[in-house]
Amino acid sequence: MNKILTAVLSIATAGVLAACGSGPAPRSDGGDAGGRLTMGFSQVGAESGWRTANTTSIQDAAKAADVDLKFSDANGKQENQISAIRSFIQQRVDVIAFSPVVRTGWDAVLLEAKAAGIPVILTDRAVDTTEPDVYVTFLGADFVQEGRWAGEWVVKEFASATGPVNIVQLEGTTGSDPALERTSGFAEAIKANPNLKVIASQTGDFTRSGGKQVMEAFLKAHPDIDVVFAQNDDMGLGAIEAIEAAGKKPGEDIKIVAIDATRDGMQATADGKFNFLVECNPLLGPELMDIAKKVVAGESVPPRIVTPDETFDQAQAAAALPDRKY
Ligand code: GYE
Repeated sequence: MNKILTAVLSIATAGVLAACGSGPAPRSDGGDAGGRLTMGFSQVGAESGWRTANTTSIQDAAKAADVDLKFSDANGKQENQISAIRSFIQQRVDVIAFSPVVRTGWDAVLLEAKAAGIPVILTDRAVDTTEPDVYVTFLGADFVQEGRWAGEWVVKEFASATGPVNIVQLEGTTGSDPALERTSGFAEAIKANPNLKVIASQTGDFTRSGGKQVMEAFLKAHPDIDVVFAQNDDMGLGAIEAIEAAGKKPGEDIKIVAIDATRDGMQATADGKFNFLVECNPLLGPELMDIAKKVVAGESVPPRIVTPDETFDQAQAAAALPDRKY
């Protein structure tokens, strides 16, 4: 708990300092000579349905906002993100935005951007840093809350259990902000009932194949799994395949709670294979473009911008599915 609090405080402090401190001098033209803003964006990769929707949202929003977007896909590797950011600095873009694959190890490159006077916006995922004034704001969901909602559903679902309830957890990418925070939010919530036990937890790297593989191993090692907590839809969908291949019924013999609420996840929930879904909205593009324009024009923005999410049970997922945008 202390660790989380420290992380939250240090993020908040870094943000406040960035917002109020001696950040890069604003450009009076709000962008390049023609007034067109240039943004360098480093994306994590294409590991999940969520990520694909996030990329499309950013690319579409850049077009709509007349932002010249230099988009770079890091293929899941931090070193690729660092080189992309260095190349954006060299190209002297107006603003850099990125979704950091992991939380640590960014200080050097963030300080380089700061020295070059280029503002940085974190989108989707946060970083751990004690350096002041190295990013302006962090736009993204409250991952601890998402994990908590998933855990609270398990608490309710098994409220009348008299014996142990065996939970397995499919973790996201090791060291990533959502994996760390969803794990802690979930753990915090299930403490409410001592019968609830996470008997195995391993990373499936936020991919469908990763989720399937880890679930296959879990099923072999533990014949008595009651619940799967999949930290994203794709790993949950992989788990469905593994459970069905083992001759069990996902959603009935083994309950599944997942996070993201992409169309595929909503479909699995409407079909009765997932039991509960926590949303994480990937459509960050339009807000990111607005923030970028403000930052480059020298206007102040809040150091932390939380995107709102909701939850879906099976009936709610079936009702929401026809209008789902991602
Ligand atoms: O939940 C997962 C993706 O960072 C919120 O990354 C994002 C997570 C999302 O791969 O599907």
